Amino acid sequence: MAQFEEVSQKSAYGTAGFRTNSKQLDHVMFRMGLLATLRSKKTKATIGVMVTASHNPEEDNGVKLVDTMGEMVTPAWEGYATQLANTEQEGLLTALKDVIDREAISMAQEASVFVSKDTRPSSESLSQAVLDGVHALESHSKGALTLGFNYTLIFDCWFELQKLVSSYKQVPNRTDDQKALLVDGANGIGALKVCEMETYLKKELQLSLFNDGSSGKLNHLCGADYVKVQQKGPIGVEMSAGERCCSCDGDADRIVYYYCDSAGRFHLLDGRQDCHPHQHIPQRTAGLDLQIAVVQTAYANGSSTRYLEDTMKVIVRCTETGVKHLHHAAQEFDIGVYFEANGHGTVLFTRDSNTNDKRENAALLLQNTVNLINQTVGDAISDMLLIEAVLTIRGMTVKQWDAIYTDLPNRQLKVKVADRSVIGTTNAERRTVSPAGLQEAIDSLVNKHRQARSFVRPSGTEDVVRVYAEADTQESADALAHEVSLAVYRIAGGVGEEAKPL
Ligand code: G16
Repeated sequence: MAQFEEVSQKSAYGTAGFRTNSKQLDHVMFRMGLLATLRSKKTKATIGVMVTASHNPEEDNGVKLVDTMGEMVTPAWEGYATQLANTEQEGLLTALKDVIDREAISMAQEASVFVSKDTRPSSESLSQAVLDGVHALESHSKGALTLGFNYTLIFDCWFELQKLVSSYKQVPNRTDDQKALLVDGANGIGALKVCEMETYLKKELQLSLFNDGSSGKLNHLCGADYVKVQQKGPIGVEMSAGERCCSCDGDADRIVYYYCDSAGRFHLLDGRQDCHPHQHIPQRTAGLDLQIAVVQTAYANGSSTRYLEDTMKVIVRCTETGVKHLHHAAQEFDIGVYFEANGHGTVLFTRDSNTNDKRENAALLLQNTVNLINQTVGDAISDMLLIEAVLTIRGMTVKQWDAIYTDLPNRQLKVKVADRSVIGTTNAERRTVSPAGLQEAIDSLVNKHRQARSFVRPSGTEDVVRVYAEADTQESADALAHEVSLAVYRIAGGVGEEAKPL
């Protein structure tokens, strides 16, 4: 059984569970094994536990609980998770009993917990610590290697892969010169799955895989987060002008597309995922009378929001960062398209398209699209196939996709502060309410730039405060991001050196 360590630091169940340096996680893993078992007894269903730190550096790790339908657990259970993770060893039994009483759990009920892990070296022993927790409450458990939390319970199932592949095969064939796609596997589990899929799709797509994990380090100078934040291509990928390229992240639940133009300029298509399936779906739903909406976060480029509202004329909602928030908001519509600018997302169909409908053709085409999508929660592989399908059906090159609107130049920075929880936010994280004076400082900095917007929020996966800024020029966006990061540093208790201008 995993040894408990003294719980010295307060750990909180963040954007995607607990995440920190892997050396500090043994006791958290054990306790999440206990809690997952209780959740399974309560729901009388299988619960997933995913051991991953996704986009974080290889040295980090993390854990998140996956509820009965593949979604994140409710805020009440996140609260129990935080409580258990922070309880000293001697208080653990009392804390467990508290959850059992509050949730009226029958301990006689059998439990089933599936544990999955990513490819990090620490994932082996940490997933064992989860299993130790499960076995401590005497339930059955299974372990499986998985692609990401979205795939915890399904992707290792061969049928799921086949479903995606055979749905993709329904897409009309594209011309040979448009078949090539360069894929950066971030040296993670996505690379393994792309490899597997490649063999089934040889005729339809010419996939070239880079950063396949055979030599490089996970997420190091590659992967979706690196490409998005650094706004440059990953190591090891030689891009010819106009060639489609994409990167997934460490656990393959994000995908970002990009290309280089003939002048060697890098183009990131990060904000376009939500417009992309969205452009496709109205055609597919012609005459079907379905309410469609797009859910974004504050990171969505201002141009994408304007394009969706003014040109596409669709409902746009903004939520806090985190798939769990976007997913719930998207469920309120017949068709909810949700994408974060960093590459997570999917499309939810909450109302069945009725194939007996007179407009059978539209319904059938919509059904094909549904089969290509992982609705439990988005994943890089199905999102990639969806994007490829839409580009093919619409006969669009990556350049034409890029040209649907012009992004406002933007910049993201990170600031180290002593305690990032001092930053309180409101209005879907677009404004701060604490510490005093910070929002006023941001407002006055934003006013110095044109078409500018900026916000700051504490990350839920890294020990940093994130700064986002956009403006009419890249110089202006860079300057604003830097100025706002200094305001955070000075007002919110920055540590280490002040950031230098970009
Ligand atoms: C997780 C969440 C995402 C979120 C990201 C960054 O992604 O699933 O919804 O956008 O963290 O969150 P934050 O800005 O709070 O650090 P991943 O890919 O790291 O699991």
